[in-house]
Amino acid sequence: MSTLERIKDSVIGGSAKKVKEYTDVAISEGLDPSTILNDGLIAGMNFIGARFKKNEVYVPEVLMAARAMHTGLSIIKPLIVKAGVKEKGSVAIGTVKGDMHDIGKNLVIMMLEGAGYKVIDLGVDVPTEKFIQVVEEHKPDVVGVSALLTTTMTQMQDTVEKLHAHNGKTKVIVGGAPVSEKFAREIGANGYAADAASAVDTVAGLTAS
Ligand code: B1M
Repeated sequence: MSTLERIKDSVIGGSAKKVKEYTDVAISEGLDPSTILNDGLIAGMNFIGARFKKNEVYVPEVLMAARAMHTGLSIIKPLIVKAGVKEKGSVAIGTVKGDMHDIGKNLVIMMLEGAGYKVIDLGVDVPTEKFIQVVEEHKPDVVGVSALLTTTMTQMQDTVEKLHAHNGKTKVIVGGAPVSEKFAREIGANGYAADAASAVDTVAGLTAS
């Protein structure tokens, strides 16, 4: 079994200890951090996600897998971020109110930091007022809003609309599993990204001029 398969299996098994061990091995083998991320950590999380969907595993298993994945992420993050050069701009990002999912958001943050952006992480369960407050205080170039539940998509709409009503110049990008480009357009977001790597391109497009 390859080291990447071992990482994937360890995420699936929810073993933070083994994920750490095999991630260290993968790095010492000279594997690219993005490969470790995509083919090891994310692959494991996707597998658990599919089983969760079919009710073959439950919340505790998913939480264990998420924790194991975070352990791996914290090891490779500095390596991915190290590639980042001069600061290109700033992004404030959070998961909307009512939504506790943060793995995808944290990946977006990691990629943005790796690409040279300063990121203000607002965390999860972020009310619209907090997004507005951070715009007032830090004046980020872009605000990122993440949602993973269909039930929090209306909250995303509220956040985007109020951010724009508060300050017409605020550029807002949205993303998360239930969000589509069409939905992003309908709620008036300035940009949409399907994954963490595309989020960097979307932010770059909005901050280019
Ligand atoms: Co939850 N959960 N969950 N969950 N969970 C989903 C999302 C679900 C699809 C599972 C399912 O039933 N099939 C389902 C939502 C169904 C729906 O609404 N359509 C669901 C549910 C129902 C729930 C609960 C309600 C379960 C319950 O309690 N009965 C509950 C809700 C809690 C709450 O938020 N209020 C809940 C809880 C949890 C855990 C706490 C156990 C855990 C979260 C741990 C954590 O995040 N710290 C969890 C997890 C892990 C999942 C799944 C299994 C995995 C999500 C994930 O991390 N994916 C998920 C099933 C699945 O997606 N297959 C599921 C990996 C991650 C890398 O992908 O987050 O999509 P993702 O991020 C991607 C892109 O979407 C994009 O880039 C990322 C990287 O490429 N992206 C952006 C994300 N944000 C972006 C922002 C951007 C741009 C791109 O710009 C700003």
